[in-house]
Amino acid sequence: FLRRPLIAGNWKMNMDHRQGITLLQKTVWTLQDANFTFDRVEVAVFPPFTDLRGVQTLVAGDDLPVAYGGQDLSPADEGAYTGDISGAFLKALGCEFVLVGHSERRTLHGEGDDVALAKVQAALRHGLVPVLCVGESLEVRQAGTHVAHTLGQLSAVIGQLDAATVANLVVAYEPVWAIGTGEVAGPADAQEMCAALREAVRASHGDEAAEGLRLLYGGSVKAANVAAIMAEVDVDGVLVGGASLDAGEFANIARFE
Ligand code: G2H
Repeated sequence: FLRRPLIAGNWKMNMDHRQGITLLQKTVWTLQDANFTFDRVEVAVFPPFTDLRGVQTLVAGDDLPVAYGGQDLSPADEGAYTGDISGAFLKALGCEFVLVGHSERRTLHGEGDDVALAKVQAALRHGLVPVLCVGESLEVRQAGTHVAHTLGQLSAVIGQLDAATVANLVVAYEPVWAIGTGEVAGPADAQEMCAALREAVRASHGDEAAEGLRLLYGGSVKAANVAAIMAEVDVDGVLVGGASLDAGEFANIARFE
């Protein structure tokens, strides 16, 4: 691999703090029993905020070789923002990553590209790696403008970042019509978009940024379809929702080869 593959589990609003610990423990044990090479493939989970302290205690206490992150963060650092969570708090809990601009945030909370940019900048201020989610709706896909649409979401954010920052970024392409619906974009669809994203980064930020950036595919990924998706040259990993809630299934996804 040119880049270290990243297998990420987005638990969404599932798993309370007790269930989350059990799920993470089971997932790691399953992988360890299978002699999984954590050095080659990075495994990360995105639990609800209320699980993060427990996850930190488990990961640090048992020295588990997994990374974790928040599913969202505030664009602000601290203050009168009731209900919001600062990137500083995530960092203090040992988070390495944070999701930004997931389609569920964009649709259900009306977050646009300006909000995504502010959140990416907040993540970077606090030393978190943003996992910027982009992707088109069914209408856009049917209109045939999905590449332009998705590149627009990317450039709205990285247009404000320098090349070294972009090289360390993670971008997840999630066609909204394939999320939680059982519809999977084919490996060729994932490759088409990831290649377009990487070439856009090359054009705007140069080779180092384009070769460093990790591109994930997300949308109804499961053990049965992950190998074909991961075989695509511009796909560096997957962002898994529903299937990450089952330890055995998620472990099999991480063992995609
Ligand atoms: C897309 C994905 C994870 P699922 O939202 O972010 O979810 O795998 O359930 O389609």
